[in-house]
Amino acid sequence: MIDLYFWPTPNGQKVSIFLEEAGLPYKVVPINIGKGEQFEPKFLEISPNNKIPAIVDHEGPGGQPISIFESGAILMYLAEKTGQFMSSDPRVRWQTVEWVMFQMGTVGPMLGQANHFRNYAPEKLQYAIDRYTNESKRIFNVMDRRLAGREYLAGEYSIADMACWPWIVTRRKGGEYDEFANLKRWAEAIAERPAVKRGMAVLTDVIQRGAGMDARAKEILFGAKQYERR
Ligand SMILES: N[C@@H](CCC(=O)N[C@@H](CS)C(=O)NCC(=O)O)C(=O)O
Repeated sequence: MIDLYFWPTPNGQKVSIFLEEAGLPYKVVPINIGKGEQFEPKFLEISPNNKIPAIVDHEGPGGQPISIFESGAILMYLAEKTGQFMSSDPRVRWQTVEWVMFQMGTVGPMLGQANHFRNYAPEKLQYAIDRYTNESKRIFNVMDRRLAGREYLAGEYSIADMACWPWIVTRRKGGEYDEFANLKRWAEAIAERPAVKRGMAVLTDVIQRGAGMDARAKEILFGAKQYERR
């Protein structure tokens, strides 16, 4: 059994999607990041960067428990464990790793900053909004070129798609990537996968019950609490 330390955000959803796709049994352990549960000492033992997602696999290597943080590492661990969604062909495998790293180092941080300066920053900083919006567009274009004549980022559906997709679809409502036909086609195809729908539904009921981003949550995530020395 795998414990999934989770909150319904794009980084968490990468892992819930994998678990649903692979059909692995898992138990969701909610970590309400708007309430500051990510700073609890018990959680920091498995996720020292105070962020979801994290997992504990009770049947890890040698049958012993293992904990993993960082969504890219979790996806690679689960792909290796199950032999699914990362090709055993070394060339395809390394392409998969390239695009997982591209997500971790570029898609997440840049789109995340765009989201922050557009929606959460206490002052409207046009320079920051423009910089990260332009970066987002540049990223959409990189992915669009990659997906020309290729169904998925590494050719076959893989953890690279699971890593990138939850971030890209955050921009669906604004139609921000509609001009990138290959990216749009890819995003729409993945959205139709039943396991993706199930992965995206995990814990969404808590958010609907009003555990969204209020002033207190913003203070916890972006204020003094975040920067306390632990
Ligand atoms: N690089 C990390 C980023 C994880 C991350 O940013 N998680 C956010 C939610 S999407 C979080 O837990 N934030 C809580 C905090 O910053 O205190 C990963 O991919 O796992």
